[in-house]
Amino acid sequence: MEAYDVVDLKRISNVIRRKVIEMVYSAKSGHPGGSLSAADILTVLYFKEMNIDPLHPDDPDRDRFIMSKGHASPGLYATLSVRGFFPESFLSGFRKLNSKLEGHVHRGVPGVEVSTGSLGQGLGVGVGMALAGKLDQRSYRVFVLVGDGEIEEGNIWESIMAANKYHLNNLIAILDRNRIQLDGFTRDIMPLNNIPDMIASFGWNVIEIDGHDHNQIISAIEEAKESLEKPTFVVANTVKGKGVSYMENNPKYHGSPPASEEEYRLAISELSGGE
Ligand SMILES: Cc1ncc(C[n+]2csc(CCOP(=O)(O)OP(=O)(O)O)c2C)c(N)n1
Repeated sequence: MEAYDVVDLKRISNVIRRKVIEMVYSAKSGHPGGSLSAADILTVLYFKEMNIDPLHPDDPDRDRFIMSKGHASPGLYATLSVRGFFPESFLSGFRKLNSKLEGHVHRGVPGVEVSTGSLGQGLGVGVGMALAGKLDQRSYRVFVLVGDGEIEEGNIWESIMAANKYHLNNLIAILDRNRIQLDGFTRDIMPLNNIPDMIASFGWNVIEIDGHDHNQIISAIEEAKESLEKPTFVVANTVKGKGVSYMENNPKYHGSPPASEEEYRLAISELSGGE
């Protein structure tokens, strides 16, 4: 794969964000907020850190990615298409009849490892894949992106316990800590005090970063790859709706597209700054 520097990665993140906006506006539905907050993380994973090859999507040694917060499908689909897993033209079919690109992440889409959408399940699947990698003596890593609303689900904590038990140092969970869930702020719906300490107390290696700083995301993943015994949990502080002024930190855009042609144009123009 081409070697991308941080300037390239920032540009690619903006391309992905624009595609997210185009997809949800064209579909008149979908989830922009948590796709935009995750765009920089997805870019670093797919364009720098993961061992993947769109020409060999079934390579047994490939790294695995699970979008556990499966409603953020626009973010993942845009990333997969820009990375070359399928033609970018497919994106215009998002959430439409006869398209493979359903509203939640679906395994029928090239590059997708696991169907998701029912929150809380992806980390458990990741534990299983990481354990299988150990048993099969494979060197792949498993990356799982979870939401901060999602980690209110009890089965997330069962997965956290199991990963510790099996010393899954090949498992890297990334928390998109945007502080908003479906219809409000996590602090009001289910406060999550001091997530890093909570996770560390379960025996994980924990790294806290700015989830929009590509350098920090790269360093965190590199550090996670060095972990000898423990699984790693990266707490990535992000802004829901990042990059579009009226969507930023606004729960309304968890699951709503731009409301008008004017909002659509504003979003695209803000995401085109400097290009
Ligand atoms: C088991 C389950 N319960 C409820 C929902 C409905 N739902 C979809 S998204 C969402 C909020 C998710 O918040 P978060 O994990 O913080 O995602 P993000 O803000 O990153 O988009 C909820 C409750 C679901 N998809 N699955």
